[in-house]
Amino acid sequence: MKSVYSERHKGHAGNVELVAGAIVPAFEMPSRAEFIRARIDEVGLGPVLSPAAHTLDAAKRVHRADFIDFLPEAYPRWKASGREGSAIPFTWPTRGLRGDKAPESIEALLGYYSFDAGATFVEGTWDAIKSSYEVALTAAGLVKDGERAAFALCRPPGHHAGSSFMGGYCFINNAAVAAQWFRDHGAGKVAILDVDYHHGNGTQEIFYERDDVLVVNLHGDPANEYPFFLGYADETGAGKGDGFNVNYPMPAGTGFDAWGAALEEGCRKVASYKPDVLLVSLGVDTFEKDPISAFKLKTEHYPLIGARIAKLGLPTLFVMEGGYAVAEIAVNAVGVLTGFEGA
Ligand code: OKP
Ligand code: ZN
Repeated sequence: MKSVYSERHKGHAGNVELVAGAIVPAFEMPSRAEFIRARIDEVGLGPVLSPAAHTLDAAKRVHRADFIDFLPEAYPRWKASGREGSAIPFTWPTRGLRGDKAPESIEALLGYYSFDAGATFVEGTWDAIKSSYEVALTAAGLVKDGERAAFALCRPPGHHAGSSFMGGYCFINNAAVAAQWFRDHGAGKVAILDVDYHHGNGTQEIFYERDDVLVVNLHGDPANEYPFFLGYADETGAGKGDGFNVNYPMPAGTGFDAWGAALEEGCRKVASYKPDVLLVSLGVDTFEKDPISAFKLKTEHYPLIGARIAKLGLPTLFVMEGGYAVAEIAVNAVGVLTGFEGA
């Protein structure tokens, strides 16, 4: 399987987050992608290509144009305003406040275009976001041109980013962009299977009223897990999208028996939808030792996930999302891919 990777992700470094009252290094860090990159060569998965340059047009097919245009401006404006350190959103226009109108201040704009404090900017962040987007589109091109499957080693991840907001380490929704790109380049129907531990709220929101993109999500129950405010089983789509969004929330402690059963059901939904192409939002934070997650999958299970997905027999684009047990995510993520290839 061919992979696409860019070292430009490395500039998105040194970010922090608030955990139990303390500012700590963000779990989403550059070494995640570096371990995966090295593992690809270790197992001989296949060639690793650099992404081709892309304009932002494809991003604006699923995101609001003003939101996309804000992203490259965010850090320069933060700096120009005399602020130092990373740009972190900290005020949100929630109930009772004016959320209908873009404010002027950079501090306010960060809140206006986000749903949490988890999407933070340093100097190199925009270039990393752009490279991650280009990685996804370049890998999508490989699948369109006839590869059975490809791996987009995206960093930063994307599935929490919605049509007009960032959050949860995500800025541009790489999988959603690629899904729309396939639609715009001849695919009649696209399915997205999101196996990251966290619900892909951004992906769900973007396609919620559409029947041409099926979204299936396996994740920690939002009653007790991030992103909390979306991801329940009764969210099945709206309008002509009714029936084309499927959520499998599962409790903390879920192991491969129950998780694999949900995967089986999800794969059957995908199969009966008969998509022209499948995207997998590949998070491996379902791993038992993931530091911020609560499922109990073991390393030996990841190749089984890949093998089950391969059984669908669809052209498949894997798009990297989460996974924070840094040393082990490489083995687990690439394990899914080798499992797919061996099936
Ligand atoms: C991104 B992906 C605050 C906790 C916030 C955010 C988790 C984002 C996960 N310290 N946690 O889905 O893997
Ligand atoms: Zn996750």
